[in-house]
Amino acid sequence: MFDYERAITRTPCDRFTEGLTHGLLGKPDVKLAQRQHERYVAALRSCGIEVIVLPPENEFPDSCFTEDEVIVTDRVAVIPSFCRPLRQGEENLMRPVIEAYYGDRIETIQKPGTLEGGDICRDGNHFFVGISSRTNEEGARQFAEIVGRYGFTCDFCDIRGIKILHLSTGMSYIGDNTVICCPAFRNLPAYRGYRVIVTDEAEAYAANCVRIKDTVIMPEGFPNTEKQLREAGFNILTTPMSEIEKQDGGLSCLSVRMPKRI
Ligand code: CIR
Repeated sequence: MFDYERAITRTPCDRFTEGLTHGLLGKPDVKLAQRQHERYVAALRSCGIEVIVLPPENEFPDSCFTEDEVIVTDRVAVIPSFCRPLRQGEENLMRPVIEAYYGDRIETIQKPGTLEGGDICRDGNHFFVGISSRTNEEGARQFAEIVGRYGFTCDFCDIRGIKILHLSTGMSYIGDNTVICCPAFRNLPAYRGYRVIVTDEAEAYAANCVRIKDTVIMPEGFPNTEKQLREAGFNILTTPMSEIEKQDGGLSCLSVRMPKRI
């Protein structure tokens, strides 16, 4: 399932620091964020996939977080519904890009449903769907109904009691029946039957990573998690993410990864 064909990214814009953030890590250096984005793109390319880099979009300070703007599968793409006014409209930036690949196989989450791509994590024909401060029960229900028509199943993960942005902020499915997660997510009922690797509390940020073909790309500077993953048999590539993290973005948030055979 990690045999992706391409990824869609967007360069962080000059107004990057004006995006949504809890702000606890300080203000990012925009130039450095843009360089880190270039490194991220290079890391994806080194795994053997095509990477589309869309131009920076100053109207939307958070628009480099393309993962939130669409959910793609090998059968259908789903346009989400942002709840925070600052991000409403980003989905319209992504829609024409996606139409070029999916034509009319695009479905849309409707208000009062809200849902952001960061709350969706996929293992083959199965989705983990976060219900969070950004994705409400109605958005999750609509998503499950849509993808159910295309043969996918869903498990809802209610993370509203946990101080974390999105489901994917704290977990990733990395293949080989393995989930990596932060300590706060260790007991999610949806992990039944999976091998679960739990990061240290101090390395919770590294629970957000992406698997491309046979490599897991993870943020630089999390040695314990890197060791855990290597010992579990994964090939690892690291890339610097410090400035992206300051805007509450994880490594997966910077790309939409498109499967083959759509
Ligand atoms: C936001 O708060 O919406 C952005 N500053 C960060 C979005 C990160 N995206 C993600 O977790 N998928």
